[in-house]
Amino acid sequence: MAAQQGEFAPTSIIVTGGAGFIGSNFVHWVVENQPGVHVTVLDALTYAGNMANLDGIPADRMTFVHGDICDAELLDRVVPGHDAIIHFAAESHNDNSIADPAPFVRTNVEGTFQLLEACRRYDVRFHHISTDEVYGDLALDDPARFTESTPYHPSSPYSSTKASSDMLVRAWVRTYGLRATISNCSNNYGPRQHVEKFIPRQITNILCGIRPKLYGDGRNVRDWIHTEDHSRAVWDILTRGRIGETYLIGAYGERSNIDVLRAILQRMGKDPDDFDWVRDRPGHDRRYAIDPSKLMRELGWRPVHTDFSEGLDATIAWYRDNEGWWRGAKRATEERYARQGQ
Ligand code: NAD
Ligand code: TDX
Repeated sequence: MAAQQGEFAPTSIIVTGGAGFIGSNFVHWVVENQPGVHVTVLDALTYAGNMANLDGIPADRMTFVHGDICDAELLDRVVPGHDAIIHFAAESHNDNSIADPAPFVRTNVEGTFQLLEACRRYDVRFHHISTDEVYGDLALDDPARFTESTPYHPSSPYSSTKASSDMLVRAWVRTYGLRATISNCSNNYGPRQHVEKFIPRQITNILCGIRPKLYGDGRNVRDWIHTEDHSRAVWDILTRGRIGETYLIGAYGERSNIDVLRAILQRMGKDPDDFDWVRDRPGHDRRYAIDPSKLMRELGWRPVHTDFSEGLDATIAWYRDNEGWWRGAKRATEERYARQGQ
C-alpha cells in the first residue's frame, strides 16, 4: 500500500523480541503485508525465544541478530541505518516475575532504557509494546474500561516493570524530543504462544493427558485479542499514530477464565468439570477491560478476528499439529508449576 502524505513509511525496522510469541507474529505479518520492509530481529533467545518461530521468512526479508537489548555496544553496531525500532522484547510472564523479579527489572526497565538511548543517539523512531496490566485491575461489577487517561496502578513485579518502561518512554519524548509512541494491549492468543501461558497450557495439558489447572475461583476476567489484530494495530500506530501518544489496543473480548477453560474442554471433547482448582496467583488481578475507541477513531483500526470460538479452534488445531514445537518446553514448565503448587 502506498504511504499517504505525512505518513511514516519505514523500509528498515528492528523488531526486538521477534523470536517470541507476539514479536514473531508481528514479523510474519510485516513480511506478508509490507513488501518493501526489511526486518532485523534482535532477540536474546531466552527460554521464551525460539528460532522456529521465524521459519518460513525469506532470507532476503530478514536479518537475525542474537543479542541482548541491555548490551549498549551491540546496539551501537545494530541500530544505525534503521528507520524504527518496534520493541517487543521482555520478560512477559507474571508467575515467573513473582518467583524471581530480577530478570524483569533488567530486561524490561534497563533494556528499554538502553534502546531509548540508542534511538536518541541515532535519531530512530521508537514504538514501545506495553500491556493493559499497567493500569492494575477493575472489579467484576465495575462498568468501567481502561482508557489512555486511567492512572497507572500496576500490581505484579511484571506489570510494575512494564509501567516503569512506559514512564521512561514518555520522559524521553518530552525531554529529548524522541519520536516515540506506546501501545498497551490486552491478553493475546494465537499460534506460537509459550506453554506457560493460560490458553496454551490448558490445550497442551489436555493433549498430554494432564488435567487443566484453574487459579483461585476462576472468575478473573481477561480481555482477549487475536495476536494478528494486535500486529495490524501496531503497524497502524507506527506509521500513522501521533508522536508522543499512547494507544490502547483491545477487541472487546472480555471473558472469565472458567468460561475460556470450559470452551477449550468442550472443543476438545472433555467433560466441563474435567480440571483441577489450584492455588491462586498472589496479587492476582481481578479483571482487565480495554476501551480501544481512540485507536478506532483516530486510525480506523478494527479487529478482524471477532469470533472467539473460531480463533480458539484454530489455536487448538495449531497446538495439535505442532507438538514438536512445544513438547520440549512442556515438561520444564509443568515441573516449575508443580513446585509452586499450581
Ligand atoms: P514472549 O515471552 O513470548 O517473548 C519475549 C521475547 O523477548 C523472546 O523471544 C525472548 O527471547 C526475548 N527477550 C527476552 N529478554 C530479552 C533481552 N534481554 N534481549 C533481547 N531479547 C530478549 O513475550 P510475548 O508474550 O510475545 O510478549 C511480547 C511483548 O508484548 C512484551 O513486551 C509483553 O509485555 C507485551 N504484551 C504481551 C501480551 C500477551 O498477552 N502476551 C499482552 C500485552 C502486551
Ligand atoms: O494455569 C493457569 N491457570 C490460570 O487460571 C495459568 C497459566 C493462568 N491462569 C489465569 C491467570 C490469569 O487470570 O489465567 C489468566 C491468564 O493468565 P496468563 O496467561 O498468565 O496471562 P496474564 O497474567 O493475564 O498476562 C498476560 O496478558 C498481559 C501476558 O502474559 C502478559 O505478558 C500481558 O502483559
